[in-house]
Amino acid sequence: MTLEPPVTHETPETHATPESRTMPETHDQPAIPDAPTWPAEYAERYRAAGYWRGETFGAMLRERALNHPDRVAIVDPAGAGRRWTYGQLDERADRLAAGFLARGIAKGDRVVVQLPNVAEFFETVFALFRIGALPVFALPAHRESEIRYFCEFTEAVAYVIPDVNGGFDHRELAAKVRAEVPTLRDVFVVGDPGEHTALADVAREPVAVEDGPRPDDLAFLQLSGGSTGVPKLIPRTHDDYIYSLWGSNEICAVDEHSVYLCALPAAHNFPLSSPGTLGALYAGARVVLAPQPSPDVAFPLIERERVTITGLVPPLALVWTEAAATTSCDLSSLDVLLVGGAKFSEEAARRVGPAIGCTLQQVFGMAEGLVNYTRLDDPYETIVTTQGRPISPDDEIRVVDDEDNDLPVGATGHLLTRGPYTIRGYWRAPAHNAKSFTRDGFYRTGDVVRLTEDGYLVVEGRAKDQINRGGEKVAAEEIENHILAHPAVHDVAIVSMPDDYLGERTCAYVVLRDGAEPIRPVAVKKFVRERGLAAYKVPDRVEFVDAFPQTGIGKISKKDLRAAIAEQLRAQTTPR
Ligand code: AMP
Ligand code: DBH
Repeated sequence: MTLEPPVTHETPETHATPESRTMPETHDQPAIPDAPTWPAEYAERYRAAGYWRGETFGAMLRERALNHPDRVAIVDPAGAGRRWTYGQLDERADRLAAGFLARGIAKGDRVVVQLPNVAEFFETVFALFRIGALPVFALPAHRESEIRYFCEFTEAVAYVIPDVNGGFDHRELAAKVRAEVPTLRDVFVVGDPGEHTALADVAREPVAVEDGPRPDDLAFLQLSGGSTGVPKLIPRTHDDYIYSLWGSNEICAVDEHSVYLCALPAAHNFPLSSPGTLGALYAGARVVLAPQPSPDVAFPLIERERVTITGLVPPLALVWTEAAATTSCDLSSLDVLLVGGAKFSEEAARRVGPAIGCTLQQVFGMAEGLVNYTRLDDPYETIVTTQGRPISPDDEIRVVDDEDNDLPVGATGHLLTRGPYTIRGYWRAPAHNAKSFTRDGFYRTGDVVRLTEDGYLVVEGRAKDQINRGGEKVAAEEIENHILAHPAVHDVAIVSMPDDYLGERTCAYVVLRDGAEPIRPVAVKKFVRERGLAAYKVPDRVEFVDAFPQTGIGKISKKDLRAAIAEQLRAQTTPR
């Protein structure tokens, strides 16, 4: 593979001097510090084609609130249940924005948002959007290691959390991180604030925001599942993300009559934008928040709220398919079930329609941009055997070999893409960008795909060093770095192993130091957990070996390790 130098003819990447990060005085250039953006000729083209509509999230919500103030926007069933109209959500966002401003949160500032599926998630992010401050979307599962990194790396000024979620007290973690990260001034808590500030106490009388964001400004930083030692941050603009929303709405038939159930964690790119909660709000539709994605929680909500569309990762889609057979809930309102985040097997895909009585829509997307959908009126075989085709006529797709040569249609190769809502670089990561993007701006997805004659993509595998645990991505190198810190460990390699439920799980192959006391697999798992990593990143299995198999040039052969663990699992489950 040829590694090309980073794009240099675009907005230069600026680096960590405080001066270079202040917003430009003039507005000739979009205020997107610290990330490469689209070259002017592309931006013009995307605007001229009507993809970039010149809207911002803040203005979008205001417009909806003016047009239909009394329509319900958000249903949060937690506690006694809340139903916020568009008018109320708009007003709450205004009041919270005023409160954030009063506390010194300014345009361009980063704020780490780690909230479960609660109405305050939307109040918070729209308040930040109004100011032009950037939410950094952490997942509820993230723990100290990830959160400290997000706060440090983005120089976050604030961090928004629930008090306790899933039995975990986020306030303690926040106190620790705040003590370690000097930029972090405020911790805002939904619920009992403890030593921090209650989010409910921040709101103030609305004020006019003097210098709000422009449509081509950055709106937020999304997370990449990644394949490197630390998670990468994805800079998305109002213009480009809003295109992915209305483009998705058209394809998924989301309009003002739709009811979208948010069953996956709200901050994840899939339920946020494909078409997700933000797509639904763009359409003036209703968003229903499920605190859990399990059928016992979600099915009664579908019945009660007459949900029309939702999105799930493959393992959950299987659970729903099975549970639908025996449920007493009325699921007849559900028109569309989107399934994506990891490969959905054809066999499972065929079961969805008959079991749940809705149309399956496969979605193959990435927080970096490109999203593919099967179309609602596609032939059934296309729906169950492909991962769809891109949203936009201007999504450029290349399938290439290891040397970046284009392959003929039907051949399996690396997927590269460029387009009106696919980033041109990660945030503050010039060295990594040189590897992850071609010189002419194509994103190297790391996915191995095949293109059908009809222009549909079939995901065949992955070249990036990542494990996809049923839609939750684990970057091998990140976990390897943590395990290497164990005093008894000489070397480690993380690989995927096949799993009936999740598709893949993680296996850590460990070589102990010469003369080290033997340790047990649980000790390795405990070590990783105690380093403050999200639970889904703790290896599912640990195998000790004396040495790793090597490739021809002496690198660890992960291919051989994957084959070894797959074989071992087969031998265990096949009765002799
Ligand atoms: P991320 O870059 O973290 O947003 O993760 C996106 C990645 O998830 C893609 O590059 C794929 O590897 C994987 N993915 C998402 N949807 C699908 C799908 N429907 N089938 C297979 N892989 C998928
Ligand atoms: O896995 C993903 O990141 C994903 C899947 C489906 C995504 O970002 C999306 C749709 O937008």
